Amino acid sequence: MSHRFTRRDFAGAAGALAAGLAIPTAKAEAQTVSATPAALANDRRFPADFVWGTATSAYQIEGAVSAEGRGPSIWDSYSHTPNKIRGGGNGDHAVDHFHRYKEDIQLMKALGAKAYRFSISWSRVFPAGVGTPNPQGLDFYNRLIDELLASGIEPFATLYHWDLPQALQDRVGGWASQDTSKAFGDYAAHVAQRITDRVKNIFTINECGTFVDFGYGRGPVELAPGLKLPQPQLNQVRHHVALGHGMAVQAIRANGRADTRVGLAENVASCVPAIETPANIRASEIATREMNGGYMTVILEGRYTDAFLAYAGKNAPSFTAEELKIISSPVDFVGLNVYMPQYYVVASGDQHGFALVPFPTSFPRMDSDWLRIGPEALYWAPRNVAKVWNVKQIYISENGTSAADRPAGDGKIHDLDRVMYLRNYLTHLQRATSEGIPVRGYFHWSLMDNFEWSDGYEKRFGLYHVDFATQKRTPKLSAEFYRSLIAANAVV
Ligand code: PNW
Repeated sequence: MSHRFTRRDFAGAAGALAAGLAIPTAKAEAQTVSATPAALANDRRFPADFVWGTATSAYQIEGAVSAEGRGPSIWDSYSHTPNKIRGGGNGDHAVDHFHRYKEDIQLMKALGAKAYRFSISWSRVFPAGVGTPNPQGLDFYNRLIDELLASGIEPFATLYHWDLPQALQDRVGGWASQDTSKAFGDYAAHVAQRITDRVKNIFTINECGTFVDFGYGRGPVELAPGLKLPQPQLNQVRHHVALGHGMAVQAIRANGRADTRVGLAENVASCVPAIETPANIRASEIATREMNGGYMTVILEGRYTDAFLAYAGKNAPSFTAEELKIISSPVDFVGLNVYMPQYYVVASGDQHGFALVPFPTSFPRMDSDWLRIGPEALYWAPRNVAKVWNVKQIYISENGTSAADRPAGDGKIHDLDRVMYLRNYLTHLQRATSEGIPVRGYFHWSLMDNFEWSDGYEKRFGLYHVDFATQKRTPKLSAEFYRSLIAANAVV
């Protein structure tokens, strides 16, 4: 006699599952199901030497803003300005990583992660941005680096993740002045001398595009220093940031160990063919070059495209040939921060050769308003960067999502939406590596919930949930998912 599932059975089964109790049917199914991914894993595998890691940034996690001689940054001032941050939060304590870094390294270990991307706070090292270095400035990072290495985790350091020393903003207008590009080069030289005996991979600047457009321009989000510069000045800021990157590359080469590898971490405007026809694919390559004209293109090619200069017209930045040479100093790798498709592209017969398709209002998003769901961006961003600029080493320096994580009655965080996001995005990343696109590693943003800039503590991006009142860290379901994926080196 066949057993019909009654509504009552179903309620009981669901209740048992929610309570974490094994019920026979569920267990039998789990066994059958788990056999299938193991068999499929061969096709879903990543290269054997693929680097799995997590990422964070200084101001978002450290706290301890006055410890060991740190000077103020533009994020201290900005987050203490009324009405700038959702919920009124600031990074004064953040998630207290400055004091809890050992515990946090254990969280990375529990995932089986082999790499960690963190950022160094410039104003810990040079409290006024330039001049006399603070002798204790790198002490914290030295402790962190040593502990990472002792735990078998490779440190990847970012030199600038948006926390400009306030003194440079006050004195020269921050990135509006070339003095800041030069100061950044000097800071990079100082750090390179002191960490490249142990840190072999350095990212210069995190997401030029985001902090310039949102901090100095008119982005949909606002970031420090919260200025709205007219177009010509904005383009000049852009140029100074690219120049700062180039000066840092040269400074690291001149002052670091010879085996140091340098790159950038850019929020590349990912251009995805709306439908994968040969003509649309070609259009997405053209769009990749044009829509990244202010950073990636000038950094990797040493020139602004004709279309970029024509579009900027009289607002174009002023620059010299010598500056373009510095900006395009060769890098060892390119880091791509990929959260979503910025543009869907189709072929066009006009002079541009591509057209951008508008997003319908019903296009799906994650918990942050700006975060559109388009897993194929994690294939097309590295694919087009490799194709257009012949880049040989790519890291996904950030990818991840916010989700409305709330501990359930059992204290667990069942972030099925983050697991869904990850499973789909990483399937597309695996498509890239299986086609030989040279992606060497992936850093999940973020290790743990943290200070999400203008969204304060109201948007959570972590694999670990942080109770901001007690600083307790709890693995979410997505941490378990990422751990399984790393263990299998395949999408599970
Ligand atoms: C990145 N957008 O920022 C940053 O590198 C991280 O510090 C940040 O926490 C993370 O992504 C999540 O937001 C972005 O509006 C901020 O397109 C905004 C956008 C993209 C990236």
